[in-house]
Amino acid sequence: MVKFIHTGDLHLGLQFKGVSFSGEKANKRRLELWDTFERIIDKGIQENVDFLFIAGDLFEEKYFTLMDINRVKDTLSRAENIDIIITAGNHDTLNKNSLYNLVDWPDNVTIFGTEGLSKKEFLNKNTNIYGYSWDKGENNEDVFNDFEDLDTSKINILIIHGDIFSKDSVYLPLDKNYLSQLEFDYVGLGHIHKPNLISNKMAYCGSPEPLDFGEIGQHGIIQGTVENKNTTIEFIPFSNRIFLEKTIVLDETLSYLDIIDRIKECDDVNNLSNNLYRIKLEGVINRDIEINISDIIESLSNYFYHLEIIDNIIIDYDLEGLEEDNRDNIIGYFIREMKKKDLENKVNKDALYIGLEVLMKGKVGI
Ligand SMILES: [Mn+2]
Repeated sequence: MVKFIHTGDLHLGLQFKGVSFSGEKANKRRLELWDTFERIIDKGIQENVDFLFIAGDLFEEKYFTLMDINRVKDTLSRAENIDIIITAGNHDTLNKNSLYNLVDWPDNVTIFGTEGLSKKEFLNKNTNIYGYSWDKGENNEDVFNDFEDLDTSKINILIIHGDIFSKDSVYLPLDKNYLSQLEFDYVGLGHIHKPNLISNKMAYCGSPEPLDFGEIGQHGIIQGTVENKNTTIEFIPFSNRIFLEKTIVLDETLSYLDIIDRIKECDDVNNLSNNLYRIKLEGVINRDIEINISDIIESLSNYFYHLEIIDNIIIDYDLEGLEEDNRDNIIGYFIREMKKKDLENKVNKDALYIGLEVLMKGKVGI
């Protein structure tokens, strides 16, 4: 039996510029990527796996230093009994300028080359591993053009960074059906950051630490075994933190404190203090309540590790009063027209309030 852990898309060194969280949190996040990388290696040692697959984007070449790549080497050296397989992706390309070349890698580390798909035999494990590294940031090479049949007396595993979802991708489009029919015992993919078990023999591991609000939900690693042509794989949540998006629908009956409570109660208190939340506030609130988003975020900062609020709130306007005060302008005209419709109907009511919101803001601007 062969046991493995499949990871990739770690993006070590990423500085989290341009994300919505602050410098201090961004720096902490950068350190958390390292922590997770080291925890993955420890997990491999603990679980006594035969192989650790890293399917590209191990690091961010833009920010990575010689010191950093040496740290990677030292970490991988600790797992001396694990064969570690690296195939470079679009963020850690392998070429003459690559940091990969500046390190004397230990014997247990294999970094695949960039000249098409190649094979490395692990005789003691009756396993052939196939892999391919990117040498540039975009790639549409046909890496399978001289592919020869697999030796099916062996365990065959393919590790590659690419896109099976879009045939027009500039990030190495791969044909899922073609890959499936090649009869690999496992295809370990990198590039798409959302973990995805495509079949029981093919998976995107996803980024083990999610990088931004584009990567919500659980992130982790894939652990698997191959025995007698039988593959089992399992997704294991492994990230320090997760990004979450939640929608809270408010209504006219809620007080300011009720609204604060609704936000606080959107998740378990331990989760709030650890994860990163983006909360959308929707629905209609009482016109007497004043909502100041930055005040709310500040007042909840003891509960949330990170909170962002998207304000889609609609104010419950006093229609009669507004109509009266705006008899001769577009606001009054708009209310009169909308009142001709069935305002019990949610679509009409929302249209009225959203329209008023826009018109009232315009009025304030004047
Ligand atoms: Mn990536």
